[in-house]
Amino acid sequence: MRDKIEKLLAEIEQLAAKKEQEIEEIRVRLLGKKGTITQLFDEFRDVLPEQKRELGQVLNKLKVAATQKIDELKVMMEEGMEAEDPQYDLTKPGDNLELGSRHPISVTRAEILSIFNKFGYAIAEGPEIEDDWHVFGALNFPPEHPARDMQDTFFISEGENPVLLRTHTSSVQVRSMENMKLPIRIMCPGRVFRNEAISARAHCIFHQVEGLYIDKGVSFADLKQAILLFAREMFGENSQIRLRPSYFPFTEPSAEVDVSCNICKGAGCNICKGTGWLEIMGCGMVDPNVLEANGIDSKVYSGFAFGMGIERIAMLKWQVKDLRLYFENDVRFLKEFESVV
Ligand code: 2NL
Repeated sequence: MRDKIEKLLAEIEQLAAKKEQEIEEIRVRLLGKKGTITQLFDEFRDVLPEQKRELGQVLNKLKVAATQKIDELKVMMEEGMEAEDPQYDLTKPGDNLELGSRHPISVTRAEILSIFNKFGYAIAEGPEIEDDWHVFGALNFPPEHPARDMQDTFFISEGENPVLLRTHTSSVQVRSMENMKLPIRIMCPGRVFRNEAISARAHCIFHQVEGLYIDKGVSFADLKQAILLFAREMFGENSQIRLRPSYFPFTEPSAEVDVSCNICKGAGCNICKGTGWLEIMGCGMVDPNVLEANGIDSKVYSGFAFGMGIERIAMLKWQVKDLRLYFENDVRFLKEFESVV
């Protein structure tokens, strides 16, 4: 038996590159159900006990060598096929690597954050899955406010302490008020979720950047100036802003901000629907109830806050006509932004 094993081992060593079918034949001849090596394992049962240990070792060595050699032959066969292929030209240059480019939402977010960074705003981020307190409770939403309805917000669990997807990044600002020392000057970018039917103008997911500034003596004039400087950096140095009275539960007073249309320079066009103005964000003075709910003395401190949808800002900047384009990952759309750094 030992001779047979030695002979087979030597034979396996000699095996060279073969075609696929030949390799399979070799495998069946050696390791198949009736293969030579398989038969040796049958014979092994009758080997004298004193020889079992030594013979068992060489027999196993043979099986491992045969299996490895067959795998090796397969790899050689595949490589050989490539080398023989007349289309396989080793001197040909490699395929072009298609480089991706940054998504318009990322580009816009970076630009907004960079402008406010120059004004001294730090960046704060927080969880997308939240509790009622951080999304509504701490922000002066009354218990029956429609935003707390199942219709408007995605609830992960209901009951006493519901778990939900944040509807704005104000929740991050609440967390910052809990954790940071005053004064606070932060920007909170992030993905937010609302239970909306998807259309050209609405989506259940969008991206927001919110700003918050709390210090002693912060006034509405400071808010207006911060937004004017932002609008001039973002939309051009001749931009004008106008504020229209509005309402948010978490600010008082509140306003919507419009920027002068940079397409028609205020004359009226189809982008601004003939008004000369484009809505860019909401803002206001932080409601004293919100400051107090977050442990800040509203007699000593005041602050302003604002929030904008990144999709909307990017739409105005590049005249994107349909919100859904941002989420479809259609390369024809994404390629339009290749040159935008
Ligand atoms: C919008 C309007 C706004 C805020 C967000 C805010 C946050 C805190 C306190 C007070 Cl912690 N206010 N955020 C204020 C006014 C408007 O967003 O249209 N967003 C897309």
